[in-house]
Amino acid sequence: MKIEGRIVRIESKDYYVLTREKTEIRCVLRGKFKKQLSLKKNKLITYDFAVVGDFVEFRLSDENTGIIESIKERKNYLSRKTPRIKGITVKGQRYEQIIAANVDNLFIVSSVKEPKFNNRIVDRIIVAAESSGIESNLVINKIDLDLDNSILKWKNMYENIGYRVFLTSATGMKGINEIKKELPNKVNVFWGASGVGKSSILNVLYPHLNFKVGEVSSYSQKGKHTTVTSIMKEVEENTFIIDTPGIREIDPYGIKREDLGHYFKEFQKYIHSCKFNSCTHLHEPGCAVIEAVDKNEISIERYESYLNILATIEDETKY
Ligand SMILES: Nc1nc2c(ncn2[C@@H]2O[C@H](COP(=O)(O)OP(=O)(O)O)[C@@H](O)[C@H]2O)c(=O)[nH]1
Ligand SMILES: [Mg+2]
Ligand SMILES: [Zn+2]
Repeated sequence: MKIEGRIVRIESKDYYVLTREKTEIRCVLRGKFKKQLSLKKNKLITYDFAVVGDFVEFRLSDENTGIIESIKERKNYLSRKTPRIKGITVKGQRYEQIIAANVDNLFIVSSVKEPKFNNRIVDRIIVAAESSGIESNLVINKIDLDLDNSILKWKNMYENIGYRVFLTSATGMKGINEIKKELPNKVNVFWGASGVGKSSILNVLYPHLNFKVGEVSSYSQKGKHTTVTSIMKEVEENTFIIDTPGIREIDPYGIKREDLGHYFKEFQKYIHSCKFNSCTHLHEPGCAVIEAVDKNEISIERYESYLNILATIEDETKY
């Protein structure tokens, strides 16, 4: 008998699948199945075969464990390039690491201080989400540390582009209810740099979750990859949250130079006015995006983020 469920946690080769009956069954992936999947994706080499958020079908092999037989096609997924860590990358090649599949809502979490607000990371995550058609919201946490309200500048900037921005303090219980209103009947992912307070926010939202707080690194001291992956929880009927392990860097995966501008929302109304169809808004003559930057219609910070990501794409000649 085939049972349907959803992968909520992966530990090494164990895939924990949540069934309709709300039980978690430990499963393994059928070996043959892995091969089929990697063949299908002939061009893109995928690092993960099955990921948190995937809908799967499995067969019980004994009372307590199952074998995953199929993975349903993904509606969407969030990913990045695998980090530059020895052991993960083969010959300098960087694969795609999927953070979560079948996502409805992304909360990009950052902090005012400790660590300092980093708009480059926020913009990189925005690009990863936009390129996957996933809606993003920004959460700027630790506002208790922002004594001179310096973060308002960034809040205004992102709101002007069209993103919702939540200012929160997990330790001070501020701004948390506003986030909670957005969650029902969705799969909500919380993603951002290490130490910004993702797990803390989730613990305040749902105290029974008990996520580990203060785990700065997802890698052991030897630089080996430990099996820390995303964790999905059903917090209310049909409402899910996904906590993600801390990241130190994020390079969006599989984005072409000529497409990057499309993932910067506020560039859209200018892009069609660029003189060249293939304009990358770098130094081409008649570039409407650069003109808009000069007129302060596009913020210089966002444009610099764009150039910063464009430069990393140039480095990649693998695809
Ligand atoms: N001052 C302050 N510290 C916070 C806040 N939220 C979390 N922290 C602290 O920041 C550190 C990292 O939090 P954690 O939730 O583990 O971050 P994560 O890596 O993003 O999951 C912990 O020491 C938390 O106590 C906040 O709103 N204000
Ligand atoms: Mg955490
Ligand atoms: Zn242009």
